[in-house]
Amino acid sequence: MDQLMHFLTHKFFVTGEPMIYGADVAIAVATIGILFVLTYFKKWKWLWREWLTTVDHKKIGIMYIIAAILMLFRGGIDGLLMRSQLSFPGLKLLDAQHYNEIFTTHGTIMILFMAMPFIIGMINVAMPLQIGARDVAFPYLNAISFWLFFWAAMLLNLSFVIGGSPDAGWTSYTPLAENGLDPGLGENFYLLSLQITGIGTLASGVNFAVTILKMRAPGMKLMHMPMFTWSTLITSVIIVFAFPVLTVALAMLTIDRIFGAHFFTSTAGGDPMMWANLFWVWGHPEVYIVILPAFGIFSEVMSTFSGKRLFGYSMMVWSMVLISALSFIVWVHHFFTMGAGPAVNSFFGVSTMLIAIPTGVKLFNWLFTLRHSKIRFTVAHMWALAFIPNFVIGGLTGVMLAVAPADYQYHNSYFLIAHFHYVLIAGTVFGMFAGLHYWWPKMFGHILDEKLGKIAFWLWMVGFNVCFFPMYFVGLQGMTRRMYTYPANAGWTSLNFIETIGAFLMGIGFIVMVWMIIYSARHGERDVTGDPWDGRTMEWMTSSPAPEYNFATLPDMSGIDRFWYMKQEKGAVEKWRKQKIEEIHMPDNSGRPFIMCVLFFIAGFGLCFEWIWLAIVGLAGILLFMVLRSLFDPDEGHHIPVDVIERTEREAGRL
Ligand code: HEM
Ligand SMILES: [Cu+2]
Repeated sequence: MDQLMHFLTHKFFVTGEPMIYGADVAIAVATIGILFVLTYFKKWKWLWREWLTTVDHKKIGIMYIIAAILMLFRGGIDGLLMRSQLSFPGLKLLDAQHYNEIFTTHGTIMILFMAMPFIIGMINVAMPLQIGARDVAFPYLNAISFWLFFWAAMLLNLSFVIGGSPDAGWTSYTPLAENGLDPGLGENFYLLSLQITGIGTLASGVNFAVTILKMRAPGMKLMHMPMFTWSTLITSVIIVFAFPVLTVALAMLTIDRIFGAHFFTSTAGGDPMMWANLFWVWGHPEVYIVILPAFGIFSEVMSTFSGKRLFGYSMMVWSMVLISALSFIVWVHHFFTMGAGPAVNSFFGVSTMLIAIPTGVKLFNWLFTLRHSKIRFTVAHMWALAFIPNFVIGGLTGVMLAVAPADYQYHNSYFLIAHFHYVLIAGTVFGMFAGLHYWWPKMFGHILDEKLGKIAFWLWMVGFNVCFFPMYFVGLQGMTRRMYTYPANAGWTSLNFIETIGAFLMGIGFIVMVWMIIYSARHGERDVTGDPWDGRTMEWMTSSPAPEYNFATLPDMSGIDRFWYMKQEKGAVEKWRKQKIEEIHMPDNSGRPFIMCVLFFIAGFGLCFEWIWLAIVGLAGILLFMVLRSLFDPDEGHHIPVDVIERTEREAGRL
């Protein structure tokens, strides 16, 4: 009994921090609250039927996006805690260990559990509609990808109260992340949660690539596809090549930590720098995985709201192809200080700078798209327009970091922190916000409130620059990243204080956004046409929200922006709507992806605690599900009869 109590209070539950007890209570209250609401309003069946078992790409996309916004909240709280701790010298809000944990979970969550699901959610929502597909190529696998991500996110977030948070940075560098220097359980949670979500992402990459290559509407050639779909295709290819490296690296470090191997410990013949190399062989392509879809969204939004065809379409495609190829040969720029020598550093410095060329090409194409156009300042477009100058600041300082000798000064300083937040926030996050406003009507049938959207936009815009611009200077003045406090005489106090104010402005912006979402659900303008922005691409051809089967009929979709030209041609849209409706084949729902991913969670949790028996139980269950699926599941789907389609179309006012 004593032993059990000792285990529970010393190893299982995280103890000793008031903040964590607060979180314990909050988690318990929230869980009870959710269970109560579901039971009280009799929503269990609805939840299971409509969401947990769905294989519909649109619903899966919505679930990804909701989860991403929740994770933005969690990661954002981490960010605000760090900024609070650093607002004045010598503060004791967080101690060193707690600060380590928070920057680790902040970075890990923001990249893998916020940016990635946000992007994959956007792709799920929009891409199949943009190419006129009924769903993705493998809907069942798509559900598995989502639930892998979801349960992995649960696993990582759980470590805050059970087992302990990881604390070796989001890069988890060895030997620091090895057992010898980091004996707690936190790193195990990092390794297993990334492993589980990474498998899901890899499957998504395959799924999206096959969907785009095989399931386009009649007549739509590759060079006719909307730019967001192009960015998805290229991103998917990067995923397929990059993620296996992460899988292997994580597996090696897991074997080191749990089974006593020494891949990354030099004392036993391993090589700690091998981790840094493997990590960034995945990690640099990863940053393009999170930026290219945002580029795709900006292209769609700018061309829609300037009422013009995207300038330089094929150049846009080829520059993305070039960026994706180059993204695989720049990884050493993350550790020029490793000591590989001038030849190696020059190669990787030059290859990094080369990326600025295709990126610059894209920037000029966006500018030329806007030139001589009637710009509509919708909130979606404002996020896209604001991206340009802010991203340029991030990009140019990136070129500065690529100068290997100079990087000896910038390396791991706040200059770097400023740089990557300028590209990640002004690129990825602004892109996701633009996409959220742009596709919201397609997801939910109403428009997000523009006025509240503009207030949130300006709070973010000012807050973001006030928070991160001073970091360039405090970095050049010598403040390094990952320091939990600094002395008063360092001369960094005023800049740090200003940064914290900016961070809180973004926090207020986030609250306004949440309010905007709630407000718009009630009062937002309904989208009855399915085409609220005078769109150019296929997703605007169907009703909002799109019916289960997406499109009742498909016309010939050859040419860029075919829908827009159809609208100019008299009678073309009517002619397409009158096309003969035939029955449509759709995939069946299934509860198995959800249950199988719970088993992944159980196996992962077992490995985190090194309870091998539990891991074996989980893994055996997973295997059983795979066998069931392969041998006994014909998965024939079902047909939606013509009269049901006709009724749905008539109700949407389209027949
Ligand atoms: C919302 C406002 C945000 C604030 C206030 C914020 C603040 C910070 C701060 C102060 C650090 C430096 C910690 C240190 O080195 O001591 C940091 C690190 C980091 N941030 Fe953010 N951040 C924000 C948003 C984001 C977003 C949106 C992303 C990614 C999409 C991101 C990714 C990262 C990463 C990867 C690190 C490095 C973590 C590490 O050193 O292991 N942050 N952030
Ligand atoms: Cu890089």
